[in-house]
Amino acid sequence: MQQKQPLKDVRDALNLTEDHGVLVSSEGVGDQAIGEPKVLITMGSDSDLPLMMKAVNTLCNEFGIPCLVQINSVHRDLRAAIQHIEHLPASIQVIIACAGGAAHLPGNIADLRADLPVIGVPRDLGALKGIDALLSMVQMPEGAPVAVMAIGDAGAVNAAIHAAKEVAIGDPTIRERLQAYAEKRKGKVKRQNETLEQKLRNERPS
Ligand code: RP5
Repeated sequence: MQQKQPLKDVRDALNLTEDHGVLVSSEGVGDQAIGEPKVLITMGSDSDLPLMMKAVNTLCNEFGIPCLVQINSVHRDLRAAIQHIEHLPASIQVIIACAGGAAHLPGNIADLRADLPVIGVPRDLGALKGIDALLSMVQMPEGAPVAVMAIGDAGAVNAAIHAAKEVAIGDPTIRERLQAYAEKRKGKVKRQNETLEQKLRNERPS
């Protein structure tokens, strides 16, 4: 079994600094995390974190893919965001970016990183309930694509699955875990059919 290493050793081995964000893996957070981060999960504010935990947990728990998590606001500190995104660890293969409102983060990252796929998650927030974020992300001009997911929870989980599919292109183990995940979903339909007769009886007037 893989031994847990103290944070400093992990960071030294991977050349990670605090500027790269917080490492998260299925083993834990920061000094408990193990492995090379393959995905950056970034968001405009820590108020996006409850939504993005759905992506973090799906990546770590379902697929065993370590990720870096970092706040980057292109409205509050554009210079720091550019610095972070331009200096990601070389192991990062895909970026998930979440924002609400006038959501420019994923599109800006798509321009900064011509070499990495960017997945956008619109947050359901404020008067327009995420429609503003969705349209901001999806209406990118030609040349800087953002793969935009659904607004809210489903979008966060799907972003993680989509990111896992990108990582799986070069990693057969992740491909197998994607298959296992799909099988689990099929099991849900089977279980629903098994209880359907009883539910129909309950719904019918007596
Ligand atoms: C966006 O503004 C963030 O991504 C967040 O979704 C939204 C609100 O941020 P807070 O005011 O909660 O920090 O840039």
